[in-house]
Amino acid sequence: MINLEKIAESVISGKAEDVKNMVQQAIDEKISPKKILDEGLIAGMDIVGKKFKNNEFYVPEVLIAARAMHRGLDVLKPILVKTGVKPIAKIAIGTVKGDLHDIGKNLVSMMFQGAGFEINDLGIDVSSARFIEAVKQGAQVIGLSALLTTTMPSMKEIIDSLNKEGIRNKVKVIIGGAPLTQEYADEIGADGYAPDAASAVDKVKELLQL
Ligand code: B1M
Repeated sequence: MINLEKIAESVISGKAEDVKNMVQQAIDEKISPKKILDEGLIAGMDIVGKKFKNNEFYVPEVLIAARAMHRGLDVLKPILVKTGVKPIAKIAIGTVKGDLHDIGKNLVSMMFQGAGFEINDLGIDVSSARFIEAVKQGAQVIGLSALLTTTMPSMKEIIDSLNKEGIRNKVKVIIGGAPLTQEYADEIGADGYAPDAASAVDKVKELLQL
């Protein structure tokens, strides 16, 4: 009988092949896909997030763990879809207009996926209009990333557009990226700021009261 903790441990140490094989074994043993997700893949990524926050892990280790998590998720996803396991919330994330930096945004995105969220990754250089469209399509949260001081004002433009469209109250807005601060989030009327990928997950859970 497979031990789901072993899946979590292999996610943490980035053993993608082992994760894939153990997830398949768990499926074959008729363990519920929700349990495999929660106690194997998400549990592993949760610890990866904590280690990253505490500077025990750096970007390469997180990327390797995320790749392992994805290998497991690839095996599990068709079954999750069939059995109707719902994501805990829908998030659209992107790097704002004029900004091409995506390494941090991708990490944040992976951490959200690892925590059981459905991610609509809008990519880089994303216009206000695309964020607005994502909200209209059901995103409960939009995550805005910026690495340049010159592109930070795009975040305010997005919030202004949400107000103009009358949909500001339908969505939580979280911002992050090296030049961002809680003060800036307060100044532009964002709901939250997170300094790193793991904190972003904690912040969104707090905002949505999950
Ligand atoms: Co650029 N760049 N860059 N760059 N680049 C910086 C950001 C810079 C600080 C370098 C410097 O001068 N010291 C500087 C910005 C200065 C400023 O605005 N104050 C800069 C500049 C000036 C530029 C160009 C203008 C250079 C030029 O062409 N003259 C140009 C701009 C292009 C554009 O965007 N229009 C440019 C280009 C590039 C590359 C394309 C070469 C490359 C990007 C490749 C890519 O992303 N695919 C690049 C890189 C790699 C960097 C540095 C070296 C590293 C950024 C990075 O990936 N960090 C950067 C210097 C530095 O930071 N040391 C620099 C690692 C990443 C994991 O961290 O993105 O901070 P970070 O993400 C963290 C947190 O911030 C947070 O979580 C992540 C994980 O913990 N976070 C969020 C991020 N998004 C979040 C969203 C959230 C929550 C948390 O919620 C939604």
